[in-house]
Amino acid sequence: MASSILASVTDKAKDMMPEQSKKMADVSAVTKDYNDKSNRITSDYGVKQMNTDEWLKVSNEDRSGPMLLEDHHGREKIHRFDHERIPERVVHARGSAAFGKFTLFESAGDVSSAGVLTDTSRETPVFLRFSTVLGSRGSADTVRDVRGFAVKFYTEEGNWDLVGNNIPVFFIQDAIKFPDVIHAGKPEPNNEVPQAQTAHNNFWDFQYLHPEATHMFMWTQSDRSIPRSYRMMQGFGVNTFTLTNDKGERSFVKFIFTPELGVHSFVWDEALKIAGQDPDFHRKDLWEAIESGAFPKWKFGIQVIPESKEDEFEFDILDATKLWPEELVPIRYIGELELNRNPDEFFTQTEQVAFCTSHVVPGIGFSDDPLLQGRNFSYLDTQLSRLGVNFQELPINKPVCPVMNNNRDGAMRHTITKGSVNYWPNRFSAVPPATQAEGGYVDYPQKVVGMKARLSSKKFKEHFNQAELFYNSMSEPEKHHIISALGFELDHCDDPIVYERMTERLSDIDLGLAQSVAELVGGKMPQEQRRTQHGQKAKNLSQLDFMPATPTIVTRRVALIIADGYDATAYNGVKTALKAAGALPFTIAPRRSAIYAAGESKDSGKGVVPDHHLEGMRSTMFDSVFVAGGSQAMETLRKNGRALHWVREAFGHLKAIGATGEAVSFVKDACQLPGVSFSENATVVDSYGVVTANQAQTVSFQEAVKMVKGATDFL
Ligand code: HDD
Repeated sequence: MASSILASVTDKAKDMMPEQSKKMADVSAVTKDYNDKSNRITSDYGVKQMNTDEWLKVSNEDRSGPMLLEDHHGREKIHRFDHERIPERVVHARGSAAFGKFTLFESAGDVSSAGVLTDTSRETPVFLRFSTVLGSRGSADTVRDVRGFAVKFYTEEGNWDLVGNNIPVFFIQDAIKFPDVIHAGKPEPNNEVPQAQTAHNNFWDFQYLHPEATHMFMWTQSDRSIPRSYRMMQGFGVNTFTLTNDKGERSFVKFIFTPELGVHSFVWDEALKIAGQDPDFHRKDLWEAIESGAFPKWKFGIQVIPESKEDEFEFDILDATKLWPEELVPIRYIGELELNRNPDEFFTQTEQVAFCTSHVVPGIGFSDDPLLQGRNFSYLDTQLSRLGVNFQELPINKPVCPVMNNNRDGAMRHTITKGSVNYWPNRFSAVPPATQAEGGYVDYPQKVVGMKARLSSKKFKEHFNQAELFYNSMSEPEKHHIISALGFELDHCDDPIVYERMTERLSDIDLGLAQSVAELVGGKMPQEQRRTQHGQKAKNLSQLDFMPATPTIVTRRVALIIADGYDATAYNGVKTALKAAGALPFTIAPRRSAIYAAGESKDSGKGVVPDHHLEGMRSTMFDSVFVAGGSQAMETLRKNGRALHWVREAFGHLKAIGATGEAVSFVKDACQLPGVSFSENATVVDSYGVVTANQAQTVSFQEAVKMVKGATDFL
């Protein structure tokens, strides 16, 4: 992918590289550089090898004879390869991660004693892993799925793992249902089909049979589950945690990250195509943004409910299928998370990072949320099978503060602990547990009363109010997208009992929604609204509520289409302006060899070498398209089916399109819009997101990229 363009910005990134954090220093200490020429290839036990290409054999120059078992180097090489794989994560197998830092601009000392939430002078190193949920490690990035948003904060008091998603609620209320919901979503057991898709009978069968999943599936059918970039989605801790302050007072809390760039999504057709055209789209997007110095940032916020108000809500605040509407519990933004460094090695960092919801630090604790409590068991357990008992000693997982206890031995123990005792108390009492004043973790003295029973509170039984709240809060285009998404998914279910029941379920939310989906997918037409609607809306559920105050085109990918005889003034003007604004312009042409501008001779030895040709890189890879004019160029492009399809597809995906001079009518014809006229002299965005001008109107084109991408992703 256009490494030439990125190379030019990489130096800038290096200049901006933050000072080495405590965690990076830690990781660097065990990092070796394969390209260090002073090293020679050795065996694993350190002996330099003279030949690593041919097995030791009984052979001569005429005949290659049998291989010898005595070749330790040969055997070691094959043996190490045979054992390279570890089990992939049972969920969230596909992921990408980066290092960064967390800073606070406001202390939350009134509600928590945690250093990471109170000390505004600190820079806490973090490692954030994004993921999809259902697909295997090699599946595509842009599938319709929930995205994981797991943050490891290497705090001075130990690691705090906040293992969240980009959707604030979950499918189930009780952790005991987790194997069922995941089995239902993963490929079906008889033929292992489909990969990384919820569009199949089992998933939707489960959804119907679990009314508690209704709220969450409305989110997964919205544009939130097809984010444009990991950098453009929110992160939510989802579960209800607790905070305790220095006075010992406890509150309930939810954690939220909101991206600086706004919340943006693909349109579904685009996501589907990219899954085939570039399965690593999100992975590359994150990597390249960081390499180019465009460090992604999120505001970090908390929603806090004092313990005394726990019962004041119509929903149970410990129910993970419910969010806390911001009208009832405002978000207090207190910090910022920035990602600024790519990992050095995928396996040892992104793959071996192990998050546990049970990793909390003093001042942060758990609630009785039954999903969270089950998670606290599951994550530790899964790391044992994935990585082994000493997983916390791996460099990426090791805390930056001292670790000392009597947990010993086990497979692959790294730390050497000196001393003649390994139990507590002992005759030396050398390492006594810390007091509270010394930073010891205080278990909140919570009063608990109840019977031992497989029950949950009454409020856990209401499942549709927030599903309706979410749907009501969508803009019309977003509602339309939800209908199409459900239409797609249920179309892939061939068992009528599945899609008929599901359309029935939708009438628990909204009859119009149910009927629109039923019309698409067939089966019985729902006739009645099955529940009395409350008609309410809430803010910040629609993505439109997240347009940044100052829209930006930084890191947006813009295709500049040219052909021989193109208008060099328009092309150069737009390219320069885009670069200056931090966008990534890519030149696309019918071939990837020099293209000559109008009046430029092929013998001049000049010409522009495009980054890609029209077949090599499709419109789906870009946020916006600009076609420079030039009569000869347009004549060529008009005869090129791929060029016409390129522009038309970009238009269909609601992208900002710019055209100057002769390209205006080319764009108009490519889009084939009867009755729509684009003004040839427009200096503002046309109602369809097309900017046209007789000459290069670079400023208005940039505005178009910013505005149109943000606003019309949803149309
Ligand atoms: Fe989970 C991984 C997020 C419920 C059991 N989960 C995992 C990851 C994320 C989440 C982001 C990937 C971490 C990484 O990048 O390594 N999970 C969630 C959220 C949930 C949730 C937001 C609901 C609030 N999870 C959940 C439940 C259970 C699990 C109820 C089991 C009872 N999750 C796991 C796991 C995984 C995991 C099996 C697989 C790999 C891993 O833990 O490290 O233990």
